[in-house]
Amino acid sequence: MANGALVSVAALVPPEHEVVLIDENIERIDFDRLRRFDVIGVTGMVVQAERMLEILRKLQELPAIVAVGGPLVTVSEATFEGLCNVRFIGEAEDTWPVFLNALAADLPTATRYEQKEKTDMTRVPVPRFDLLQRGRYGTAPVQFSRGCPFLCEFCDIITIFGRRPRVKTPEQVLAELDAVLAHGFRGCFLVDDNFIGNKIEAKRLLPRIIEWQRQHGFPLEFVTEASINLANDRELIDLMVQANFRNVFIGIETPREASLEETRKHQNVHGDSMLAKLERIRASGLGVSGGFIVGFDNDDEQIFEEQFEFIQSSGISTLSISLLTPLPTTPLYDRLRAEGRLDFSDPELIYIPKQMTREQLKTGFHKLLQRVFDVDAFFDRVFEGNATRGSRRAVRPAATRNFKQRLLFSSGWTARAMMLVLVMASHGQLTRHLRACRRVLRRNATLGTKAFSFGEMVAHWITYWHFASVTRQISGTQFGNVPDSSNVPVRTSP
Ligand code: B12
Ligand code: SF4
Repeated sequence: MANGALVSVAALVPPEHEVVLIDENIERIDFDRLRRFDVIGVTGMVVQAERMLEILRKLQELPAIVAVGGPLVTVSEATFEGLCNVRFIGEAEDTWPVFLNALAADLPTATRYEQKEKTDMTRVPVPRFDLLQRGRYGTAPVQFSRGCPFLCEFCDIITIFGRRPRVKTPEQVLAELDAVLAHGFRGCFLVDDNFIGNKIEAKRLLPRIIEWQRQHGFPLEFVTEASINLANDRELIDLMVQANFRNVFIGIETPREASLEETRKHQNVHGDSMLAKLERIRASGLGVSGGFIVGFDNDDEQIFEEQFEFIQSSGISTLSISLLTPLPTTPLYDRLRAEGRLDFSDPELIYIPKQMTREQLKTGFHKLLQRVFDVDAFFDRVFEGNATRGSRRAVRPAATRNFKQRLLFSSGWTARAMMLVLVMASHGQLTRHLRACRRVLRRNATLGTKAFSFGEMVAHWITYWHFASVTRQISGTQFGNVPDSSNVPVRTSP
């Protein structure tokens, strides 16, 4: 998917300037070609810290003014000390144009900008999707809201964007969908922190998206992120399904209630069990992916088995598991610092866990990842999820294709399948996976009308391969890190 910051920050540049976007997800940076630019902006999040620093060091050799903005510098300013000319803290709708205009007019500029007021979302311009390289991305980033009403202890969304969700008008969102469609996208990630942070506004927007989809023949598929209380709002889920939302990412974090309470994720504990909630969402026709965390104070060595069993029975095939990470500015960071438990000697785990040694936590985490993304465990979840998957066609018309489109569609999946086979072979993994593939296909054949289509099967295999490859990388190398920010003044928690 394309990154939301690139297109949004580009849209804030006054029209008389030329803007070029470079995204390392799809291309290498040619530093020589950067010589012609007057200003170079760099963005990134915590897992990209090391790479951001490498890039900034190289940019020092160029004549350009170098600016840094985005989620990492916002919580960890000191990391970028001496490596850029100017820092942008928090949102930049007001500050970035002010800086660029002053620079263009040869007026004095500051070395640090921080917006005093939160951005008024109703004034945010349509992002510059036109600057993204066509055909290189699967999904476009569209943002409806910023902020989240919840209080999770580890989360910096509430320290960066605040607890009162601010939203764009439906007209703004539809204008963005027009632009996304015009630029050839068929998928949209609604990059909200919590799409249902303001349910009333979400319910005001969704009928307009449904209407837009009908008028255009349902061209776009959506995915987004939401809190688990979505399960308690049938009307909202139905609207999302009708608007062609395919999947929702939910922060599940852990099946252990004591850990959820500790981290103030009360919304995951309220009401019936999380498994029942997930099943309700899926039964309504919305796929679920999830985020899981290990390393809470209430986690002991049994947590890995508990997590594995929960994950397997959840039917969630696409998920991320992380080590708890204290991000500067969060209440978790403040608490661990006050308890003297921050320790930056190990960049993979920058705090001292309570009921395990660091080694136990890291080893348990890596083994859990390997178990969860083992081929049989992955497809067990795919089939488990499928068993409770609601029929989407009941609520929304299926896309109709003529013979030529069907032919193109299936040859597209055949080409992808062949590419996957080649990639597996190049990693010496083909024989092992062909055996597993036979097992999976046999199992699929027993499902009758609920069996996955060829395209769906190929998509599952590609997804599996992606997660298995990332797992191998994480197990072989480090899983990102947080730089030492102990000298950064910690802002008060909300
Ligand atoms: C979409 C998303 C993803 C996508 C990223 C896809 C991609 N191609 O980049 C996916 C799903 C892959 C992802 C994964 C992860 N993510 Co993420 N993600 C997001 C999310 C929801 C939206 C990002 C976005 O598009 N925002 C919209 C833009 C407009 O907002 P923005 O980036 O803040 O930009 C504004 C300002 O910051 C500023 N700005 C930004 N850059 C720049 C640059 C310059 C020069 C200037 C002047 C201004 C400026 O201007 C913008 C307009 O105001 C954010 C939350 C959020 N609301 O931003 C989390 C977020 C960025 N993710 C986060 C995390 C932790 C992760 C994971 C590590 C989670 C995990 N444990 O697995 C993984 C890492 C994966 C990896 N290894 O790369 C954190 C980062 C924390 C931090 N402080 O660094 C965030 C903030 C959410 C959170 N608190 O949990 N993520
Ligand atoms: S629900 Fe998600 S976005 Fe909201 S505070 Fe918790 S972790 Fe952050």
